[in-house]
Amino acid sequence: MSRSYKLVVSGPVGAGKTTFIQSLSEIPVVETDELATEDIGKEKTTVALDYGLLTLDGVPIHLFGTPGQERFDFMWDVLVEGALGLVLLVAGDQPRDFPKARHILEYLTSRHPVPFVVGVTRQDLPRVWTPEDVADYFGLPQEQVVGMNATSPTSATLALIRMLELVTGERWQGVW
Ligand SMILES: Nc1nc2c(ncn2[C@@H]2O[C@H](COP(=O)(O)OP(=O)(O)OP(=O)(O)O)[C@@H](O)[C@H]2O)c(=O)[nH]1
Ligand SMILES: [Mg+2]
Repeated sequence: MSRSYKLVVSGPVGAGKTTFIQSLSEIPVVETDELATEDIGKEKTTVALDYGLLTLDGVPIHLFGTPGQERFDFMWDVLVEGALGLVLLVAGDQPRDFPKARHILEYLTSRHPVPFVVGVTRQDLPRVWTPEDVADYFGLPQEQVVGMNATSPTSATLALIRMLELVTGERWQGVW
């Protein structure tokens, strides 16, 4: 059977989920961003899902992004079904959203036994929590937390490769 992997990208509003998938996808991303009906500090927000696809070492990697807003949380369960792994993104310069990220993580992992990693976006900005800080916050081993600039395809791809290694236990270095 040919392999293909499904990864779910979740996290609070503005964590960089849509941006991460756009930086990685080899096809135009299917996105569902709409004008936000609440004040969430930005104009548009994902209301259903993002979908992107890339191939690493001949293996198709399907990326599904969730909405950040909790009023769309019914989509979290739908999207995580059958996933190989979960990527929880947090914006490194938005520590006030970390409790929301913890809630999403606990919600999903308590209902679906899926391996996860934490990605810390905005590492390109000057005042930002490092992956080490965020690992301490979540009480996770440092290697389970990966920093990135989600707007950069190179940084996003390197982060994805590390994340795949963590959730699959396989070596992906050198595939790209
Ligand atoms: N400088 C910088 N900007 C980022 C990074 N990641 C995301 N952004 C910006 O942050 C903003 C929000 O990113 P989105 O990708 O829309 O966030 P989201 O997690 O999809 O948000 P929702 O769909 O509303 O839950 C956008 O303006 C991105 O360009 C990063 O690593 N560095
Ligand atoms: Mg989004």
